[in-house]
Amino acid sequence: MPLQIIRDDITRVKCDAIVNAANSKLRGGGGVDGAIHNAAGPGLHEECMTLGGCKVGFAIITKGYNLPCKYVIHAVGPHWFNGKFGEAEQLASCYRESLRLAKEYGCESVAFPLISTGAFGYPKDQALQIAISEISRFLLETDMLVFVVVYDKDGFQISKKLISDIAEYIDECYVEAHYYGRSTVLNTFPLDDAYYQKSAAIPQAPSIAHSKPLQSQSLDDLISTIDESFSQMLLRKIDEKGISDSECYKKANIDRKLFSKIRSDINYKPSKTTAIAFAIALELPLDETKDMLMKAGYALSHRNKFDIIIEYFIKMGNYDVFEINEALFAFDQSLLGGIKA
Ligand code: AR6
Repeated sequence: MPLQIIRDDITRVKCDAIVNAANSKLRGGGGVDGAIHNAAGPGLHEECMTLGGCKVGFAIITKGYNLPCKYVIHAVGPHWFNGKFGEAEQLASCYRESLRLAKEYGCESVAFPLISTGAFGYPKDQALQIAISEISRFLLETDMLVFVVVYDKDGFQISKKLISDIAEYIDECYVEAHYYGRSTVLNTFPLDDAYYQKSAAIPQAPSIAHSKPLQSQSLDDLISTIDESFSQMLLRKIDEKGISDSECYKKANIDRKLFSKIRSDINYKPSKTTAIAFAIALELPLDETKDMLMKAGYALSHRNKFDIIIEYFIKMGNYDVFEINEALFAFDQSLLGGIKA
């Protein structure tokens, strides 16, 4: 099941388990720990006091008491010094241990705060990368719905370089849409050399293993795809790619049940974000992504930030749905995949 980044107070998230960013004595404290203890009531503190603490990089599970969850998993993250004291491995271990416990206790859903990024000072962009990479690796093997809960959006940062590259690309595309808009009206608005040089500088996708080269498709093949539905196209592309259904929906960050619905209904109309998530999972180039979207009744436009960000990643040949979601989240856009149509 998928990974979702949400902005919320973790004590309000309804799922089987929430993770606490605890200290090694499990005594409670400030930040998310304080909020969780306040919302859970004194029973949580009493249980914590019977556990004998927990080492950095490990996690321990308790009941949820008054919280809207069955369990609280207390993970002890590292203090950030300068990154040279094994902080990354300790933080990664917190995620692995918490997920292992969630699985052992039969949880179908779990929510994480960004462990160590408050009082313990871990840089948020690096901590988020570790969270996403550990959770997505876990989800390749296990069905679970995992939330990463970001509390204060202001403190949320993905790599500054990525943000500025995307922002620049958005600007360029808006300029382009603006030029096209005016030229259709005035028909006298030539694009200058600087514009073309800028456009040429936009990196192109490295070659990706595409199933069937165009020249090898017969005209009959092409004609037979004209009337195919979104679901038929998706299943054909999965076959052509030689990947399994589960590889595809996991890479798309799509819930298994939603995939089954699409598989069994040839006229299924997915949301735009679901359709794009599959195009990303299949690593389709831009023209094929547009074809696939058209089957579901959508298009990509340069007047829409969400669409431009998707186009940016496709042109960069970056088909990592979790990285794309980080960027979409940073730009306040809807995320790809999930459990809804
Ligand atoms: N929901 C979701 N995230 C939250 C919430 C909330 N209600 N409140 C804060 N955050 P921190 P740490 C975010 O300091 O760095 C405690 O005293 C916050 O914005 O809670 O691991 C413990 O007892 C930040 O991004 O945890 C430990 O002694 C993230 O949660 C120590 O702090 C983690 O911030 C642990 O420090």
